[in-house]
Amino acid sequence: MHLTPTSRTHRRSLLGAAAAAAAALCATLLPGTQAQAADNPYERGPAPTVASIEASRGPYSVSDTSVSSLAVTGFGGGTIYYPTSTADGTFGAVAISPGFTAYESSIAWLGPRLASQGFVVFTIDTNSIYDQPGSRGDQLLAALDYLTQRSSVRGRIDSTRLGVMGHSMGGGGTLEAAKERPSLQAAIPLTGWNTDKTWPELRTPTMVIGADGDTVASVSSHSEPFYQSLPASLDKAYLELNNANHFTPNSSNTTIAKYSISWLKRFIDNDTRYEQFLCPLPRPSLTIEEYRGNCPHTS
Ligand code: 9J3
Ligand code: ZN
Repeated sequence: MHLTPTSRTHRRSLLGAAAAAAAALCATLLPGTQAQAADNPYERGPAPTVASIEASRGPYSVSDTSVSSLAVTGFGGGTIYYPTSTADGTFGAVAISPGFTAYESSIAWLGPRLASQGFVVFTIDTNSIYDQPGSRGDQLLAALDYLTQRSSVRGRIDSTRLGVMGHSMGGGGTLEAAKERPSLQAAIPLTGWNTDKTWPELRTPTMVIGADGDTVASVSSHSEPFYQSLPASLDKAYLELNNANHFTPNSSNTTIAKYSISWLKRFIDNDTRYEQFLCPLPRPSLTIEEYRGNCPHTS
């Protein structure tokens, strides 16, 4: 908010009006969780804290089921991680692609880490480990279609609330998938690699995660131009990991987890309880080399 110059009495009356509005808002919100759930039908789980988004597991117990490559078309099968309980209704869903020459196992840590916060997560294999970003983007979309239309957990998913992630060429594929399907609600390339450096076509809120020491997909040639080319009007963020390399996203990493969870919750679930971890912009630290973005978020 921006207050223009005003007289003392005028300011006092403004503050009085603000106090009255705040009191009315408090009265409205007094029922607490009930009122919040009614306001946002997509939010899941208890109010988050720094500890809860940094934890190795969130509040939901997780089950998993493997999907054979022989049972699907358009991608290479994978593993679906999902909250075990059906008590909280449907969840948003995320498909995650590995990088060049890599398998599902290289991104498997994200399955239970994200699913335990209240998402259905599909870590996939690609048809060939040599598939390029364009193909990986198509495969992420085929995996989401399988997940929402044919999988054994399709009834647990809100098919309008989907996101994509991926490592390296899978991160390049993440950008390709979002470009192809603007209805996606969130995209997170992890040390992404793509020959296409410009993504003004994206309409999906995107968090680009790079690593300061990446010599395979250097941030100067990949993540930074990806981020810079996104529309100015888009909700977007650039997180550059400190003291990290191209393969940092292949092992459990609390910084990747906490900001990915916050981005997915904020944009797949519209859960503004997570805005506190994204805005104001996180400051450089032992784990963050640089963070850029727009605040407050607009969508
Ligand atoms: O998926 C990746 O790790 C992409 C980086 C790479 O090796 O590209 C060279 C063709
Ligand atoms: Zn482009």
